[in-house]
Amino acid sequence: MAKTNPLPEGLRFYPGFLDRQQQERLVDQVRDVVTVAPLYVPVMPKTGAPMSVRMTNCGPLGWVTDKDRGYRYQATHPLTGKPWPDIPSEIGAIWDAVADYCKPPEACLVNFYGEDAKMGLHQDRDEQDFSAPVVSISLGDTCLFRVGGLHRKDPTRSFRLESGDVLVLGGESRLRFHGVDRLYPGSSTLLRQGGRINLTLRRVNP
Ligand SMILES: O=C(O)CCC(=O)C(=O)O
Ligand SMILES: [Mn+2]
Repeated sequence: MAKTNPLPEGLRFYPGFLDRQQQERLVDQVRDVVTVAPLYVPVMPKTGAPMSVRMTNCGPLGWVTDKDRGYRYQATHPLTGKPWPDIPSEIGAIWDAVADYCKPPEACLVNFYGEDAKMGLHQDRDEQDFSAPVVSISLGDTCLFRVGGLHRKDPTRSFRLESGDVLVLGGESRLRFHGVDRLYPGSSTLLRQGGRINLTLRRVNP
């Protein structure tokens, strides 16, 4: 659908932005990040219900969530208490290529989706600066991505994000609701054990 219908202003889709070799290098770099900053199971504010993705971060700030303090950015890993590792330069370079923004990203959220993981419809709005776009990189199994409007009940459209695709939510689309409905297990050979990695680059402070 996204490939035929024009996308709304500010939503930019770059199918196949990364070739296989670049994808493999990014996976190696994510593995290095995970060695220092292990994946953990995030929980929803208030209810403490676990999310189905596993998460970690790299960059000066990381996006975290827990039962008592909710969604926020912080400079340290919630379990190890150590600073997040740096954003690998090749990941930062993707921001430089597509973000059209004068400052570097401060946070790179790493989401790992096992075959049953999904992410409910939400807005990315824990940042101080909405003038910077959100840049999202997909690696591994294809997912069904859904994007709506600025209100939760607005109509949505769905399209597949494949390994190597890059999606930018900027401009009027910066605060669009979006989510991941499902994975297509076995659709990619990039990750030996299957699953999907999503890297979300964000600017937090103006
Ligand atoms: O996995 C994706 O493609 C989207 C992730 C996302 O929206 C988020 O982490 O805020
Ligand atoms: Mn999001």
